[in-house]
Amino acid sequence: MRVSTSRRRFMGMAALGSVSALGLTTISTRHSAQAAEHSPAVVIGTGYGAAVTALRLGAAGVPTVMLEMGRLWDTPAEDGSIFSSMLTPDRRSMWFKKRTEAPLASFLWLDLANRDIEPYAGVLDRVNYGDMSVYVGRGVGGGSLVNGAMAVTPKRWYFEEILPQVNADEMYGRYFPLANSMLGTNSIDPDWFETCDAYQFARVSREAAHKAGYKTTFVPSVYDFDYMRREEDGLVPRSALASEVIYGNNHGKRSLDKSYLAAALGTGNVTIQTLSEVRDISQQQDGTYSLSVRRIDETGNVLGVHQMTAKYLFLGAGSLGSTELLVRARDTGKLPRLGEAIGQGWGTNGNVMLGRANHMKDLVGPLESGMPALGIDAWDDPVNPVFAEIAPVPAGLETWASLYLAITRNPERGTFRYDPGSDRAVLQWREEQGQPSIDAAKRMFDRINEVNGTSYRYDLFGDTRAFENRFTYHPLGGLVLGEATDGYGRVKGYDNLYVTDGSLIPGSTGVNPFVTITALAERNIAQVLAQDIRTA
Ligand code: FAE
Repeated sequence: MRVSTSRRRFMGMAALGSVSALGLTTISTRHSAQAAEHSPAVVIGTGYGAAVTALRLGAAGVPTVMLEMGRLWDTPAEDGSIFSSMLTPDRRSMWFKKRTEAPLASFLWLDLANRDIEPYAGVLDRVNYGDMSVYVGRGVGGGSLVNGAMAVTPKRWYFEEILPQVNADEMYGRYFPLANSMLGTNSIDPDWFETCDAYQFARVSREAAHKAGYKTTFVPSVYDFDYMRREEDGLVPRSALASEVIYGNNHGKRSLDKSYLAAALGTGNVTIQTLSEVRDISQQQDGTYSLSVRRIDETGNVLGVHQMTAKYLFLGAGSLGSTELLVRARDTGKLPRLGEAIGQGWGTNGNVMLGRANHMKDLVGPLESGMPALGIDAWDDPVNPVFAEIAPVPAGLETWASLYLAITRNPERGTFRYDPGSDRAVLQWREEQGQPSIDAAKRMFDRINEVNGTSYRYDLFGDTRAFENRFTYHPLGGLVLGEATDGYGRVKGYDNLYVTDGSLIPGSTGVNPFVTITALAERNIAQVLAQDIRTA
């Protein structure tokens, strides 16, 4: 019998809803789900690439275990909310930190955004590597729990340039539409955008961009814009309109636990084990993979390390996580046939953040939706390609500031090296490698400032810099398609070992990346299921 995706999603949502009530860390539609010792397929992580892969494996009848180091986010805490507020973050906000580390470090040079917190398995991590810090999501749903929900399909000409070996007709005819439909991508009603208070900040930025001759474009989203309208009308609890985004949205967002992962669980063949970090991968004589899995509780106590085996192993731990696992496996001799391409080709998607100071008369208003809906699109400019997301500063008060996350075409790449002392893969990236991103953003925003008689904000990033290029939201690469793997994510040198996530993409997509990661994962698993997987 063929089961529809919506029916699967419904059954999976029921499974997700019942586990935390029971205090379990193993999630499945089967009642007696136990932590398994062997599974035909194991998927590491529960972000975009992992979720796609698990759904397609489960739907094909392959018993699959997903191992996720973070927790499940579905149970309200004592304050009645699942996630903590961005304005008053508590221990739920960040992954084992003593103090929050917000991207906007200051306002008027004051550290107003950060708070001391108790170390806990919170939802947002900032992994600090010297000159570069990387923000990632932790929990069932990975980055979908903390991201801005912008669901952007890359320009076809640029996709063809970065991944020339991938059939673009197939991607744009089949896999991008499939990814967007499964993710629940929707578009803002342009009439409502023109009138609602929560996008006044975006309209102010749009006017400044248009005056300088730039065009803007609406950005699709996986935040439900109908829900947001009802938030404005006071009919439902507020989330985007209550300054929620990077520490999780309590409502309105179609994160992966509500889309792909729910459908995966609904196949009846997928189990998710939470608070389970894969530390080591090795291979047995018969080709089976063996994993060491460290299990913790929510406060970080190590409950034990257990071994698990799998015939087919899929790495979906994100650009940092998957790359680290294979760099460690190669350099500790556990998977010695892994080659030099492992750990190479990492990039920031050219991310750089900046703020502009508006004229006193150009009010952005005290209410800013946490979800961006508009971008300045100059990606087709052959001289200075930039796609700048018009980002909110949802501080709950008038800021006279316009904020942007610019995506630029920065050719610089970083490399991961194994550090035996810490047993970690450490990113090699120097601050000056971010300079091409600053130069590109500066060319765009110098023009916007000049035409509008405005200037940069120098108070937002902890010192007096106008451009922040020391962090990224968009880590990409490390296990690049066609270099570390074949053209479908099969790791070179090993059978039945696959990469499914953002580490396949060579450092840049020209837009926010999760739609690209999702569509590529759909394409790769279709091929792998057709050609490789045998479960007799
Ligand atoms: P990802 O979603 O990072 O998932 C990896 C998962 O693996 C995580 O749940 C980890 O906890 C888990 N994991 C890692 N290591 C291990 C291990 N050893 N054992 C077990 N589990 C492990 O991977 N992108 C957009 O397209 N639009 C946006 O608006 C946007 N906004 C963003 C805003 C923020 C604040 C951040 C942080 C990111 C944003 N992104 C956005 C980026 C997007 O979320 C990111 O590209 C994807 O989440 C990456 O997907 P992956 O499948 O690669």
